[in-house]
Amino acid sequence: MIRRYVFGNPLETEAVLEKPKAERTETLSHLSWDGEALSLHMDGEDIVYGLGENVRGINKRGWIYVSDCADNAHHHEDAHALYGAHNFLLVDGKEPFGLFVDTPAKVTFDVGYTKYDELRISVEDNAFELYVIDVPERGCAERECMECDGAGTGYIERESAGQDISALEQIVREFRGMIGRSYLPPKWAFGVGQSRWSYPTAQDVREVARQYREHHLPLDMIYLDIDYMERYKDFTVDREAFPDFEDLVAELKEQGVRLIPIIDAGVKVEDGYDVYEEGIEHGYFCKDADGKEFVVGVWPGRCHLPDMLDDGARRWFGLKYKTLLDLGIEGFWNDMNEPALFYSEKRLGQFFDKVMEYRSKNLDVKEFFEFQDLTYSVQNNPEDYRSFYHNYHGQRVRHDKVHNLYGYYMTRSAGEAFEELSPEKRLLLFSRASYIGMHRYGGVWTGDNKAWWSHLLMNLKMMPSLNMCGFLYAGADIGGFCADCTRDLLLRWLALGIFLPLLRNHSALGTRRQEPYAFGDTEDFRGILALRYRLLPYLYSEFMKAALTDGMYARPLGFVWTADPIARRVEDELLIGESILIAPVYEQNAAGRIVYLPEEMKLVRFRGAQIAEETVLSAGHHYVEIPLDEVVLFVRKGHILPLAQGGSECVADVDWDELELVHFAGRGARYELYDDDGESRAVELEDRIQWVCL
Ligand code: MIG
Repeated sequence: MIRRYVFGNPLETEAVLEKPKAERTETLSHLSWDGEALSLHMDGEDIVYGLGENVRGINKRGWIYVSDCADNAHHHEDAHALYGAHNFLLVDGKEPFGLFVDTPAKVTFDVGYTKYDELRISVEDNAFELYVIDVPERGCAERECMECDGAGTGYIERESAGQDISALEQIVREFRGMIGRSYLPPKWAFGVGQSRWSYPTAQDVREVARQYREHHLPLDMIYLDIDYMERYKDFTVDREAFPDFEDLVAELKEQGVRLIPIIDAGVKVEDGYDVYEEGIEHGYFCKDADGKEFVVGVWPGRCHLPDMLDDGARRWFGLKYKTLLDLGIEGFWNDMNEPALFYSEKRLGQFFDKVMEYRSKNLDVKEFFEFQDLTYSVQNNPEDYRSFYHNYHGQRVRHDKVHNLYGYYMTRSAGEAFEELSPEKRLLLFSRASYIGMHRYGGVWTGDNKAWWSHLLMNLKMMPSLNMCGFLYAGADIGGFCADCTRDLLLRWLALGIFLPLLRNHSALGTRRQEPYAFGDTEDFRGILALRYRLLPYLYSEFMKAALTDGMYARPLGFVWTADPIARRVEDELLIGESILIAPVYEQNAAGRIVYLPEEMKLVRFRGAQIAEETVLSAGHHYVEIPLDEVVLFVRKGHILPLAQGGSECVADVDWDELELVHFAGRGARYELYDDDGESRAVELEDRIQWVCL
């Protein structure tokens, strides 16, 4: 059951597809509104899930989060905002409920930071639509549920899928039903991706492919970062570095490898450059207060920002991707779309004037720090975000009022164009910045993390929150983007990453090389990546079922064992799909870890891609040894994990027919396997399910 309330005069975000009729705000349920903030009293045991891409826990209690899409490469514990604005919360208290604060404005979520027992949500300008989502009544009424207490807080069997659906997940499904089906990537996008800032020439790209194939490391994608472009101009190719780009694309595709180029938000100001000239001609760029094209600095130097919020500009920019589709490209990643601003022309001018003033001064402590702050203030300055305008639904809107929509609308621009340009086949698309609603057009990667052990764990914790908000195709830079990775960190990170939809190793300019073969002996990397391909029939099946039923792919334990106080507080394990639980190692030099099992499960140990042990473990805590070259997962009671045969080096080679069934179930147990051709846009869940039985 969803209730909608409107506060003030919010701008439309187009996150919600079907809006229920608005109710009077005086009748607000669960929360109170004091004219400044929404608030809620929380009991000690209440858990607050949600907020998508953010730092800290699966349980968000004890911190302040701000929805304000930020080009923030410091994903430190005290960060308040990363690249996404995902205003969905799920409160698991006496009566669980969900809430979505729909507004393009900045939203502050004080989740028990100021007062541990209070949730306070405030919105800039007090203009927003609020959706309060209760457990749908039909959940209990229509289905027979033994353990459900009638209020919808127990377990409910979804007969068709043989899956437990708790009240929490039902609320998520209600919410997701309202915001529309999640983006579906092509099947090959579940393969391994290798990226680096950058592989700047065709020769470098060929070398990556050669190394992977020579070492028999499976691979499906190589990513192209900004250097493939001609002086960082969108929709161009540097023909000196890539003279035979089309041939390269075709040649790699023969080997089962796709090239995935990056697209940046800023368009270079340069006479003769078609994207610039057309944008000027049609007035498609964001304007300053005087109506002139706003100038920002990004990669290519001076740029204009396409007005992604303007319908005409959005369609125009989206259709530009055709330039690369025509060269054989089938996937893209959209970057710098918070949008990130190195500087604005105006600010840079002021900056240089000020710097000259300091030159003649004897800088004391105060002035030195002022001077230092000045340098930092040039990039992504809030005043710059208040200095340009969009044409949104025929209205002139200042950027800061719709800031959180820019990345969403950039990705929508591509997504909508792809429906036109590639009506049959799915394409790969994901973005750095996002708002809820963007999940219909593409996935997300979580930006510039670090080669830190704590960021491996953060990767795990973000997944369920992203899933709640509709972002199913998601992942982090495996091995870490900034800082130098080590061999053991990459192995441990892959032991998590092989279970997540977007599996991409990416690292920054100036860091140590991070391809598996850069760390010497590749045998253990080969094993772990091969395991990914053995898991594919299951992972793809679980992903597609989640996407087509508005469900979750990665769930916290508390979503299933809702009444188990220990399970509810587990922050370092996940359920992946219906059959398995994972508990990766995330500490350097650890020989294993403690795993909590809410019920009896079967431990399955893989050495390389081969099963080395199957042992039933009782419910409770266990210390499990996990050497670096092994992966351990746990199969739930009554469940089946189908595995492909080993040996595939790209998704197209995986044999979906010869499945080995690992299980912790008796005869008669069944698994619902979803499969399709991996590329058609038109898919129906029911046509594609086949039962796998013991
Ligand atoms: O400010 O294109 O998050 O993945 O490698 C850096 C260069 C710009 C940020 C992205 C990162 C990418 C990098 N980009």
